[in-house]
Amino acid sequence: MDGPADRPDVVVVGAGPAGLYLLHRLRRLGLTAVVLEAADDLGGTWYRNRYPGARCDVESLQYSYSFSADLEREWDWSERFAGQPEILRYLRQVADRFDLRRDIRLGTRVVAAHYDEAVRVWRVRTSHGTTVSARYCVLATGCLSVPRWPRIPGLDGFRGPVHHTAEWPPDGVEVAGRRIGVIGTGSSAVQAVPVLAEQAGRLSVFQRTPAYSVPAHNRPLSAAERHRFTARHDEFRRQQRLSSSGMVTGYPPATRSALDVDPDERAGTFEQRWRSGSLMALMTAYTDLMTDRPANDTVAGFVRSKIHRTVRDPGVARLLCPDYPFGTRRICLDTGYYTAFNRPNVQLVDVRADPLVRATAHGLRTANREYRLDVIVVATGFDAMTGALASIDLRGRGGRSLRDEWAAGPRTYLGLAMAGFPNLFTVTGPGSPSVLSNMLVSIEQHVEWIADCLDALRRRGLTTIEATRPAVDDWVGQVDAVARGTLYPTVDSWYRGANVPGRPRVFMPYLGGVGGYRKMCDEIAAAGYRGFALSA
Ligand code: N01
Repeated sequence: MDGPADRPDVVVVGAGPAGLYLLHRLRRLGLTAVVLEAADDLGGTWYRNRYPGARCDVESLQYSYSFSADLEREWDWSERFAGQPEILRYLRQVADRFDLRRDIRLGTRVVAAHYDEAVRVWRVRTSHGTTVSARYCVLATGCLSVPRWPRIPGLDGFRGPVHHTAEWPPDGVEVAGRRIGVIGTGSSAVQAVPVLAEQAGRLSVFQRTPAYSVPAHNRPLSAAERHRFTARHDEFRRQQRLSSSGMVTGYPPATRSALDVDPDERAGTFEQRWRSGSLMALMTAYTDLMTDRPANDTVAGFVRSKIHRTVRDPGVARLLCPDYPFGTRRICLDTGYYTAFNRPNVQLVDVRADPLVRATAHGLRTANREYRLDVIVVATGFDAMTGALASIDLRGRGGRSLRDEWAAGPRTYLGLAMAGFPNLFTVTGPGSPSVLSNMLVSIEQHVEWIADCLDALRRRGLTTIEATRPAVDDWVGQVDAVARGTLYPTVDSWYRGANVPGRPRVFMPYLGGVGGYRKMCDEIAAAGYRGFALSA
């Protein structure tokens, strides 16, 4: 790589929803960009997560780009919650419609990005040994893009196929009539289990920590729903951007404590929201569900009662009931998860009581017995939020490495930039609402902020922007303070890096809400990029 195309204004890492939109936005500003993508196709998370049942748990009309009215007119979602194949088709259509592919290099993993201080350029090295140099580098690497494999001895010696849900083979996996073992019970497993249960000869679900899951009530989108959305499109998108989660729930903001309400009324409210098929509806029913344990117990108890009413075997139902506060680990949205355990071919294995000790040639062995299997599905999640960034040898001023900088946890300004790493940006980085919001809304906000920033620098004849250390320190403190005011940090979750051995426990997403965060980012830009050092 040596031509002019290898010296674009901006090098973007990742061709998921963030990288695609960023490329489009930069081009519209007359900036040149090259997108480097490790996978052999675009789509990011929606390309890699092809496991049976993979589906978005944010409504299609909300989990879609809003930047182009034409695109919105041209695309019709078929279901309330789109499945992975449809979302991938959508992203491919976006790439074609905006002619994005010509600047995307697929099958090109970024292994290193070093800032060359002498000439103020990022040198981005790829797995092919080539280098792309650019003044600006944007990491659109995704929050959940590095699969985490469990440390189970002997997995290599298992005779059948072993597949991680986030690395599912493009041609699928033969599951019909087979004995399948699923390790993990997070969102991926909760979606896969009901689908696998219908096809498997026998399905064994190895659960260490139960999840709270609410029913999706998925269905085809009707013409009337589409029409309603189009009719109030602008207002709807505005509400999304100013909301706390990037989603419009259709409910007014809560005004009362869960403990100030008559129990029957509260049960009625929970019931109505349980039926709405929304990730956020239950959590936002009262003001204090996520900040006060006794208040949270009311909604946790409600969901546990639903599990007991759904699952026929009381012992299995008990095992499926979480004992930690509702919502503090990512809530799942399901289609038939709990009822799957009523099927005669499905069994729940409690690996908290009887731990998984190893894989054998024929299956999985717990401390007490062996489970014979034909296929093992690994649904153990991701090295979340920092994994993809840490997988790159990132070096800023003075050759300082990001891995060292973040040894005690990620340190960013707004989840967008870091001190010591000039002209480097992250889309939905740690310290931004990211995974606690509708990702498409947060992606659009970051992409637009970054693109506007580069445009502003150009217009002012400036070439370098870098977050200052005091701004980073202050922001890290704010992210931590907001989290401490909630129940989130009271449990181990991937939000805190607790699923990766050796990782410092730091609550990574910003919990202050999408709308307020957006305002703050806009004010910082309007104030001449307060907290950043700018130079020519
Ligand atoms: O992963 P997870 P995921 N032995 O980390 C278990 C998004 N997402 O892929 O907690 C046995 O949630 C682990 O148990 P424990 C969404 O944000 C979105 O399901 O370590 N079990 C846990 O049960 C989601 O939160 C959609 O005790 C082991 C499970 O594996 C995020 O991705 C769909 C184990 C991992 O759950 C991650 O979800 C899918 C071991 N050694 C995912 N190691 C949408 O719908 C781990 N586990 C948009």
